[in-house]
Amino acid sequence: MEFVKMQGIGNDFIIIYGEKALPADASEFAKRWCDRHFGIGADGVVYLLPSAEADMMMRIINSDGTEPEQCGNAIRCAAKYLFDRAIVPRTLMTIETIGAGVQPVEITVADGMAAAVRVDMGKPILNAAAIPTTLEGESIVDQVLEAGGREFRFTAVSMGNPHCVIFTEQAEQVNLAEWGPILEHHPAFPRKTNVEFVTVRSPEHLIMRVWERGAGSTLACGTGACASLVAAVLNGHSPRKATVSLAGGDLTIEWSEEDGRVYMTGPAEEVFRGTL
Ligand code: ZDP
Repeated sequence: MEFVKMQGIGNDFIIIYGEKALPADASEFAKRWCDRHFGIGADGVVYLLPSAEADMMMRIINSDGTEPEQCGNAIRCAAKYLFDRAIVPRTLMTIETIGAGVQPVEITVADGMAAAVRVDMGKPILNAAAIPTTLEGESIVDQVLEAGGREFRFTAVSMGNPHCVIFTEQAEQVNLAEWGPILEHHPAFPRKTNVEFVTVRSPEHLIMRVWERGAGSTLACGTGACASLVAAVLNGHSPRKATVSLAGGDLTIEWSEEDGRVYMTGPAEEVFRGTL
């Protein structure tokens, strides 16, 4: 079986192309091969599958074997895979995901290869029940969450997948291994949640560290960067466009005033190919 290893600002994936549908053993496969000691090593497995609505359907399985609805860094990798191999030989293409439906993607080319990818990540979901959270209220902006004997002020945003965004002075100092799992599994989030700690360095520059649902501490999370910018706007910290710096690199995120959609721009790279 052939695979390609790709990464988007350090969020890394095993890409599998050519299956007709999601294999029955996809969950077991992800657990086994995402392992960094006994497997290939990755934050998730990405399947590129036929789509009736878009150029391609993408499904992603987290390293713990669970399937999220949506995935920002992975969709940029998927677009580069499809463009560089001329499977979809156009700089404008569409990729379908479970959480956000058909997503338009625009590729910037350098030396005939995809260098940067801009993805229409759709409209953020702010309705408390739809995120989903069990909390009362139409939306959850700057609310208090008690977890592990501490109080966090957080904003909840879904980009198709759930995010709990916490603004803090020193995002880079937060002990993710300690607080990540407690917040990920907090009962306020019935489908668990991704957790972002964000420092507003300046209105147009956010620093973000992430604990990903189902994958733990990763170098980057595209949907998390989108959720963080939306939360920064809702809390009055940022204008509608900012750079989000993650441990593995930077993304540009814009929450369009015109159409209410979030646009994410960033790089994607192929690392190696292999045979299992
Ligand atoms: O929602 C989740 O369970 C995430 N772990 C999915 C993966 C998100 C991703 N890191 C991203 O960049 O959005 C691929």
